[in-house]
Amino acid sequence: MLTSSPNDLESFWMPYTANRQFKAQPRLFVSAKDMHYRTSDGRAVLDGTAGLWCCNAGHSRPKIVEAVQRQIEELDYAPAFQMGHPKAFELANRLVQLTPEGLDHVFFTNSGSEAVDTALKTALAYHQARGQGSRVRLIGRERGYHGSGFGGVSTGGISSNREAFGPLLPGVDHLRHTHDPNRNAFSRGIPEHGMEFADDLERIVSLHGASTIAAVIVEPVAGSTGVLLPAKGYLERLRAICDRHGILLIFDEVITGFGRLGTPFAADYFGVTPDLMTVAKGLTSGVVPMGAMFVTRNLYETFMRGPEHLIEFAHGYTYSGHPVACAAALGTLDTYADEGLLTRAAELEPYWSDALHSLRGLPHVIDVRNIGLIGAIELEPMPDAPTKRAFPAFLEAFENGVLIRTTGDTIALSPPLIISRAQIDELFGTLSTVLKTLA
Ligand code: PXG
Repeated sequence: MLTSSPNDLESFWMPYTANRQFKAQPRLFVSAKDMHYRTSDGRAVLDGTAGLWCCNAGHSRPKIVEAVQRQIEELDYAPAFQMGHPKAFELANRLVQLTPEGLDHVFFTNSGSEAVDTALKTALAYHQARGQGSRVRLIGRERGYHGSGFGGVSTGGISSNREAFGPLLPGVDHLRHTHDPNRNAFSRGIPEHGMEFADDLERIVSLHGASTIAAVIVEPVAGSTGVLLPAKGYLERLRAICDRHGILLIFDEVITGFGRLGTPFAADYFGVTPDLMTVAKGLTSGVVPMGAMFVTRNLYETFMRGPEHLIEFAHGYTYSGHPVACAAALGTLDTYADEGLLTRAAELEPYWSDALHSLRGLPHVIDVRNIGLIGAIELEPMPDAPTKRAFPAFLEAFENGVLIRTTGDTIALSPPLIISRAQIDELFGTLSTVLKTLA
């Protein structure tokens, strides 16, 4: 039986992948350790993207591996509805110690997409439970990414992810995005200009009426669309407008959660606390699928009324709080704590930012953006052929032993939080060589 070099790639319909192009020239990873993947042809590849923004602790870390192995032997599965197991409660307690003050209850899911759908449903049910059932509209943002469920696609704002799927959820509107390259190109860290983009929420409120709006969902830093930062003061202003109109604010921290910005959550980084917060990815360092939604005590208590024998929130998943996922998350939190990883990006940020911005001036580079251990290099699209410039950079970097990610014509970087300074040099050294070869 072949495991590391399958000879028929036809059956597997790959997600968000150009299947025919990939299958004509496949790229396979067969193992991983710390900062490196190993390919099926035996090459080491430096992980510049933490897998897909998820392996924040690096790969195959001992405490996570052992926790998962032990858990499978001890308790493989326990029913998630009307039954429990100790590690789900232990994990919940550990997590709410880490989350921003006030976000002290957690609902478990298996992915970011499910966390988002959970948050949107919670927002709707919350207003209904408070006698404000007219609040049914959900507001997302242009270029936002909230996963692949109908809720996330509807509130998301990446048109190529939406256009094949009909009218999506009714009653959804979108804020304008926060990208303003004319004023902010080559900013280091948080850009100066664009706080006023938050006022777009006032436009939407006057259009629909505040009493029809349940929630606003945004990524504090938009990742998937190509790393768009909020301007100074933007999130504070969004928070203030939500408060003024009784609208819930949801931060989708699937990418920003668990140390990516140098604080445990982006809410800490920006000093703005949402009413609901979604996470996934770094929760288990990508080892076992898991997501979660955090809510305030007030939100949770609103549901805890009525007859005690009744289910308060008709929502959940077979694998909510799966024992193996909980064990992975606990092992991950231990690793983060032992190695100070949730704040390490703050220490590395100046070094990272210098290395990244040294690419300014290379061919086709029209913007460079950074925050925490995130970097983006935007390339001038080829005339009439968007995405065609950046994707060859991904292929070339891979051939040269470095994993990067491209989205549209932007290169996005988000390495594991254990990266060394020498590995940062290697990453940008290779990237600089690659950029000089691009058509
Ligand atoms: N919200 C945000 C902000 C995300 O970034 C999701 C929700 C969905 O999570 P799941 O676990 O359902 O995939 C995401 C996922 C990329 C990339 O290259 C980003 C994501 C996934 C895959 C690739 O930027 N984000």
